[in-house]
Amino acid sequence: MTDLLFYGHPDSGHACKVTLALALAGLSHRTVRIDMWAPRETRPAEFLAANPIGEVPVLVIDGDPYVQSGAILLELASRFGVLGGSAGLKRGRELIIWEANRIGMCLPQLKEARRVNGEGYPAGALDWLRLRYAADAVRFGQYLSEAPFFHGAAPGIADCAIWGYTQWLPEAGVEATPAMAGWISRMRALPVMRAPEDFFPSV
Ligand SMILES: N[C@@H](CCC(=O)N[C@@H](CS)C(=O)NCC(=O)O)C(=O)O
Repeated sequence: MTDLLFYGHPDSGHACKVTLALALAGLSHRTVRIDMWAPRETRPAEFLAANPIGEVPVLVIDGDPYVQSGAILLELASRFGVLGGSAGLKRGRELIIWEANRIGMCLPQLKEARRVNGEGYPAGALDWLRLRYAADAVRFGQYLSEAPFFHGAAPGIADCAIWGYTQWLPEAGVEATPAMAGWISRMRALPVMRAPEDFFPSV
């Protein structure tokens, strides 16, 4: 049986993408919460050995560490044949790369800017991010089209990737379009869905 060890934190949308995928796929794993707000040198040595950059998420598969949320999602789908499996890989790749370049770029920044009251963000940066979000929200609707999920009738790796930061639209100070609101409520209704804090308990 494959051994899966997952390092993450509830404030990391990137880690939330992977923990949701593990839950949806029913892959048994251990979770270790890494305090992403603590200085890097204070993080556990095993974690830093798995990812010397010190970022979450990290998924260790049979002792082999995988980093970068999108790459981890693709590894899960191809290795275990889950969440769209090999037939869904083309769709998964396209949307994971779209997410990372677009909606998964502006939303974390808009959320973080609110946490720090805009400190450190140059003039105009937040307006530019909001403009990008408006374009991304239109594209979201085009990609989803009439389907309940991005992979069709059931969620796949693309849904996990896009969920990472769209779960926090109010925290980012932006509105959901009707298409986004419908998809978000279907995602929240998934039986395995949990609040981030419940996916990464502190003990
Ligand atoms: N592109 C990476 C982003 C990973 C990332 O930015 N992780 C952040 C949390 S969202 C982190 O670990 N921050 C703490 C640090 O860098 O010390 C991915 O998709 O996994």
